[in-house]
Amino acid sequence: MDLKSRIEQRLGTTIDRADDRALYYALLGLVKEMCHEKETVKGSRKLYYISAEFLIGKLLSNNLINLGIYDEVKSILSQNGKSIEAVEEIEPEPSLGNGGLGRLAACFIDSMATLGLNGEGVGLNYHYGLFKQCFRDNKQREEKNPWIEKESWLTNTGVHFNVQFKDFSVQSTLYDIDVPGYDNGVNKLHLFDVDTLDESLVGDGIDFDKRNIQKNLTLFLYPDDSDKAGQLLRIYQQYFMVSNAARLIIKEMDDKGYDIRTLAEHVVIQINDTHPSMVIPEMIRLLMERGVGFDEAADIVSRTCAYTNHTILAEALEKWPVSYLEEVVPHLLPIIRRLDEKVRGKYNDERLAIIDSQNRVHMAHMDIHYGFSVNGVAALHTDILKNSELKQFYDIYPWKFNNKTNGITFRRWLMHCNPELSDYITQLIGGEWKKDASKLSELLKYKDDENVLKRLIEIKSARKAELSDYLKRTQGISIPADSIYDIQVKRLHEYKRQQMNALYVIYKYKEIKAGRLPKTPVTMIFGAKAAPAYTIAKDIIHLILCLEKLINNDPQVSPYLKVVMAENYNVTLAEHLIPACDISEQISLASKEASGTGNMKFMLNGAVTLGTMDGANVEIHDLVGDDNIYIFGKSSNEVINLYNTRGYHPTDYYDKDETITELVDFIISKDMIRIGDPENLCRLYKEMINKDWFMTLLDIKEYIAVKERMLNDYEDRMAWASKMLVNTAKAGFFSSDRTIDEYNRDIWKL
Ligand code: 26Q
Repeated sequence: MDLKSRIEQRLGTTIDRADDRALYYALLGLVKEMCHEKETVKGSRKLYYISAEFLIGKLLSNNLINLGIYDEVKSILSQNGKSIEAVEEIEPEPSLGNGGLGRLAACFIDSMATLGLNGEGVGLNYHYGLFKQCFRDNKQREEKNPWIEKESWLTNTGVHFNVQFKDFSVQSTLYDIDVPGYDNGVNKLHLFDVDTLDESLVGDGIDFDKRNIQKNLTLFLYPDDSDKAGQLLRIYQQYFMVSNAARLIIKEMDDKGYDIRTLAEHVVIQINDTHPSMVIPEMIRLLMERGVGFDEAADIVSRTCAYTNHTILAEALEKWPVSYLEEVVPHLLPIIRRLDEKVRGKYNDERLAIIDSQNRVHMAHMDIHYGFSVNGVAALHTDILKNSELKQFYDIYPWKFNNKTNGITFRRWLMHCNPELSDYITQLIGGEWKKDASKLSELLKYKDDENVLKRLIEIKSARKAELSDYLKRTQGISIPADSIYDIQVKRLHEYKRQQMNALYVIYKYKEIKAGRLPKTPVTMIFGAKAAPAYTIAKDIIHLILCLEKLINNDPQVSPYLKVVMAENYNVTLAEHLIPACDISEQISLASKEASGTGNMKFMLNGAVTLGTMDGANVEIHDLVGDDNIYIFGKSSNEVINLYNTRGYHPTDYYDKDETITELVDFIISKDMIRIGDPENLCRLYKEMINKDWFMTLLDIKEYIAVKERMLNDYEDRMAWASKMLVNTAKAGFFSSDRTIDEYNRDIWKL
């Protein structure tokens, strides 16, 4: 049967008579059916990518692309007066992740399927994704964010396990989501859910009864940096995830008739940050239940597990009090203690211990001792792990450490989100880049070709117009389509330094007020969610929203400068923002951003980076060269040194530099206090001059100078377009296909 008939059969009517919602469900069903018709990848060795987060985003269009039927469906719809974009908008976004780590996991399962690797994701089926962000009174409010409808991407597998906690047990159900590879077979994402869940525990907001574990276990994805009250539930979630994962792995070993002692030959487990680390003691425990001795079980598991580190922020490394674990999973403690004793028997070094003197379990330490691989996510990040953060481990296990620079799937982050650019690239160099991203470098031959550069500018303008329409339609925000789009979108964290960008906004506002006008108007776009309990992050959002009100309503300034804090930044919004961007803000304090992946998405779509020498920015700089990126700020070594010597004092900068004094004082100026809440603004002001833990004032002057140079350079449209082209051409390295190929070559060996 042809595609059109298959769609109409599901609709029970003709396409022209169906509404967008009916079309969405028909296509959802059709895609699931087509996935089930496809080969699933097989092999005698299998990778389980365990992650508390898979920020998959909407799936319809991506699945259509990967199945190779997007263009056909699009044209069938349009011949019948329907638009695929309108149908896409019906789909609720599964926001099953906080940010980079979760989105990385989603890109990775796309690449595994595309490369035909025998690898699957394992995680949790949260009924509510990361909270929906709303702004009221210039402040963030959190609302619940459901995504599961009667018909969804989930398929009930009928697989159940029983998971034992201290005083009770729960029954799980495994749901699968199909992951079709681009022009290849289908893999699975496994999401475990608890059978006794009760959605009626949830009201309008994101508060719920945190005590009744049987009823709430998989209700919510935890926002990072959450409050203490949530920590026990977080441990329940983690253990539920890994116990189910371990049982699934053992079941599959059994089904295939493999001896459980050969686990390491047939299975590799990638531990995505420390959230799944309890899989190590749990797997050892399950092996021991089957008669394997402790030492042998520990050895088998150590040859099976590999750990990825995503952060060097000390406060983000998980250390669970022994008493918490006693309360949730007492049966793991004897094992964790023995693992700790083994380490202590071998190395007389407190810094290497799993259980520290304050009776806390260091999850990362357990992973490093009892895993065979430890990787960072960008070259600089891995170097910092080796030479400072985890040096004591690198000294004893140098062979375990390796780097895997992050990547992104070009299916979603170019083909889907920017079809105009994608098609134009194919017109210029053919379509091979879709399966071999390194081929994008063939674009370099057009670096000085005026016609090509003009077309790139046209495509960028069209994308700005699209974004401008989209923001108007969905958020009621007006931005001029002919201005420079300067965009900073990512989670709100002090180390990412949105506050530094806000100080630039203040600078520019004052410049315009003083009559020094930009040649081309500038639109500063922000998008960021703050963890609900992260006070200063919320104060920074408040600052930006107040600046937005002040500036956009000032008739003297707003023709030249607009400020927009877009609401509810998520994958879907990213897909509209990124193709429209001119200036990509990647301004974290050097040494703090492990990699960043937004930086790669912007680069691929022809934005020019304004950034510090941090994370993968360093590799972007190596690839594009000084002429095609704008770098500023102190180096990671200088910053690490400042921390070690306690050599940074914000007052040194605030008191001694008049410009800095004026910018920071503006936060609590009369104009601002009139619009905003003095409590929030004053707290932020004090924080900046007294603490400024992430050294905003250290780099602010150079940041302003370099951004001004960048805006000037934009005026030479051809020279700028050439930078755009070089960025796209050099982005091939950041395909997650390359990253996954390296994981497989060095770690998984599937
Ligand atoms: C921890 C405890 C309790 C609740 C939540 C958490 C939690 C949740 C998520 C802690 C951290 C995260 C997410 C971290 C993250 O996204 N890290 C980012 O990973 C990206 C992919 O490697 C990198 O590109 C980013 O640099 C890094 O910040």
